[in-house]
Amino acid sequence: MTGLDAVRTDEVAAARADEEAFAIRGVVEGFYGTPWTHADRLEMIRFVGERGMNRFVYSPKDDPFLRRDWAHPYGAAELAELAELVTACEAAGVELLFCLSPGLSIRYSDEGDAARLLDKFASVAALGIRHFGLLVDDVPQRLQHDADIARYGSIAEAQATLANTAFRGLRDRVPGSSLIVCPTQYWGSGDEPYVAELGRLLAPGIGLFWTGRAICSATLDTADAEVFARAAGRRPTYWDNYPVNDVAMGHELHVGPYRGRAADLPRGAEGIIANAMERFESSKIAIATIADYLRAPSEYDPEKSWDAALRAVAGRDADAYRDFADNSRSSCLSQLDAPEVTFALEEHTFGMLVGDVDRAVRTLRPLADRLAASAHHLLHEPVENQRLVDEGRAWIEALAVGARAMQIIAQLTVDGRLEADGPGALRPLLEDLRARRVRIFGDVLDMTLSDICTYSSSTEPHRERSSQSRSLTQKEQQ
Ligand code: LTM
Repeated sequence: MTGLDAVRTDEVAAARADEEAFAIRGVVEGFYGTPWTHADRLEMIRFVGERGMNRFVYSPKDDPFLRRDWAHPYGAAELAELAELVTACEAAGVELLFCLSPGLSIRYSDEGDAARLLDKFASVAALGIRHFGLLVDDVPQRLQHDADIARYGSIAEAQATLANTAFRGLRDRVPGSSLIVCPTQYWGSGDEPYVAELGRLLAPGIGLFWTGRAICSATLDTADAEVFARAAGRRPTYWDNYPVNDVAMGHELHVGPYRGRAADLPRGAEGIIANAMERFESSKIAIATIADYLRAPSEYDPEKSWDAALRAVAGRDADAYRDFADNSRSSCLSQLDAPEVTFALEEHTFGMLVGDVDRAVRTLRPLADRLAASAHHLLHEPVENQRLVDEGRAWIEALAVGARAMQIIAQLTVDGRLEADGPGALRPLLEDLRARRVRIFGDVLDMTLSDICTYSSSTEPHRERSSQSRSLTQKEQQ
């Protein structure tokens, strides 16, 4: 290939990526928990900009200025920080999308409340912000103020009226501005009566966030997007709840690659905004893979993208961190939580059942040693991204305990003492792992340890007991 051919091939690839890419590609600081620091936000804006994303959505749930005290005006210090975010966004080629979540208290029928909402938007528009969000997620699905109940036939009507007022006001005051609404019912089949009513009443230029079939959707596809678009009169902008791990997901650390989003989704959706974790450094791993997908969905290779992301975020400790992260894939996106350990433990179970000790330990032993060494390295030796390791410390400590358990399984197997000594040696580790209340290794290690502790201490004949015990292979195939 000549140099010119290579340039042309690059141009074609770039053009194709542009064609395929989503118009809106970004990250939302939209989790429950301690908001990121100002310095974090500045860094994340650079991080996403370098990866071709073009939105940073500012809406941490627990920032009182945005939700509980949404009408409270900003002071000079907060405005100065927001102005720095605007400058950082300009430098990174990213648009800042500023959201307010007034739904816990707003009186939809009160012109004063609508004016306060607009004033707050205008106070940040003065800093150069052009994109705004009105978020009414996670609020009651009914009107609460008597005056609102008297005025509106439904909550959708009340919300659409407020959004339309805000949209008109923004257009008057802020040329080129946009508004997107996150509805109160923000997930489902997409053609719910509330979604259809809201879509019918909202002014055509207003966008809508949607999280897909579930709050945390395993898949997003064009057919579902089209159902939503037909009902709501506009294509969805996905608020994608990955890698966020707040509230009930707090036991999972979402450091696996982005998955389950259709290659042709740009045909059906305006874009995707990924909700990040409170754990800032750890979030970068998934976000880097999301940026790859958003840039060129049909070329996206999750594992390849993930390898590059691990290297970018964990630096020279990427191999050790990968050993950890490979066992921390559990999430709404994941089909297989801990692939290498699952394979090794399946081989162990099979080897034991067919009386092949070598097969039982061939994969397990070196893997357990490697995972133990990686956990030790991350926990006890200097690392390049200390904050990344500190954020995952609870899970990495569990990795160390699990690796130790697998080393013991392998040793007792070789010594022919697994049945006799397994329960005594392994039960404390099983209990330790459970007490940590962090999810690692999916179900597979817990199931194996439970089996060993159960069948080894039972008095029934071995073969019968084994066939009655839960099969790893069956579980993993589900
Ligand atoms: O998903 C939406 C639209 N809202 C909230 C998020 O703020 C929260 O982070 C996620 C995950 O718990 N779930 C929500 O419902």
